[in-house]
Amino acid sequence: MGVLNVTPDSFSDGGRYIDFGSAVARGVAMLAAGAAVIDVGGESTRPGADPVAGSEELRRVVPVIRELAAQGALVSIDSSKPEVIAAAIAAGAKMVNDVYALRMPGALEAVSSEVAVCLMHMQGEPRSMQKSPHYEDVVAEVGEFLAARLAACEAIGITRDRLLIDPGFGFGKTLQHNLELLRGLRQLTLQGLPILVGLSRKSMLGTLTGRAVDARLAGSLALAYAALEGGARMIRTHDVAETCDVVKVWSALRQCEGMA
Ligand code: 9MG
Repeated sequence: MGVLNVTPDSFSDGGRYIDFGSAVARGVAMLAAGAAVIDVGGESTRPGADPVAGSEELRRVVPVIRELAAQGALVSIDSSKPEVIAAAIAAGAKMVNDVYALRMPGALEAVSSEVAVCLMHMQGEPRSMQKSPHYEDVVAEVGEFLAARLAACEAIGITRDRLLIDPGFGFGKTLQHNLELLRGLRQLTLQGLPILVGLSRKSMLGTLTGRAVDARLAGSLALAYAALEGGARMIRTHDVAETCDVVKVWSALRQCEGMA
C-alpha cells in the first residue's frame, strides 16, 4: 500500500503532493513501482496534528481519488469522517483505511457493501496521543480493541471477508509498546483477519537510529521484514519499490521453507 498524503503537514511528505497534478503523478508512480493499493489521505494523523474540516478534506482527496480510480488504480481512502468516506467511495475508492476504526458517529453506516475496511487501533487522538500512552499489556489490549471493532462491523453487516486489522504503530504508543506489538504481532493473527502495518519512516525509527525522517529507509525495510515474519500481509509505505523488494525476498524464503 503506497502512501499518498494530499496534505500540507504530514510528517514525511507533507506539502509535496498537495496539488492535483503532483498527487496523481505520485499515485501513478507508486503503482508502477509495484503498489497494489494507493492510500489517499487529506488530513494528517501525525502526533500533534490539528484536525481539518471535512469540506477541506473532501476538496483535497476527491478529485485525486476519481482520477486514480479512472486510471484503474485500487484506491483506499485514509479518513475517519463519514462524509469523506462516503464521497470517496462514490468517487471510486474500494477500501477505507480508518485510524479511528469506524468509531466516529455515522462512520460504520458510511461504508457501503462493496469496499474493504482496515480497522486500526489508536489510544487517544492524534493531537495528544503521544503525551502519556499507557497499557498493562499492549498486545492483549490492542487485540481486545480490534475484536470489539470487528464485532461492531459484523453487527452492522460489514462481513469479515472485507476486513483487515492494524495495531496502529505510533498511535498512542511508546517505543517499548511498538516493539512489544511487533514482537507479538503473531498473536493478532488469531483474529483470523489479514494484518496491515504502517511502520514506514515512523518516529520509532528516529529514536532507534537517530536518523531524520528522510533517512529512515533501511530501518523501515527492516521493520517491514519483521512485520512480514510476524504475519503482516499488507505494508503501508512511502517507499514502494524498496518495500516490494523486501516482500519478494521474504516470499521466496517462505516458499523455500515450505519445500524443505
Ligand atoms: C494513515 N496512517 C498513518 N499511519 C498508519 C498506520 O500505521 N496504519 C494505517 N492503517 N494507517 C495509517
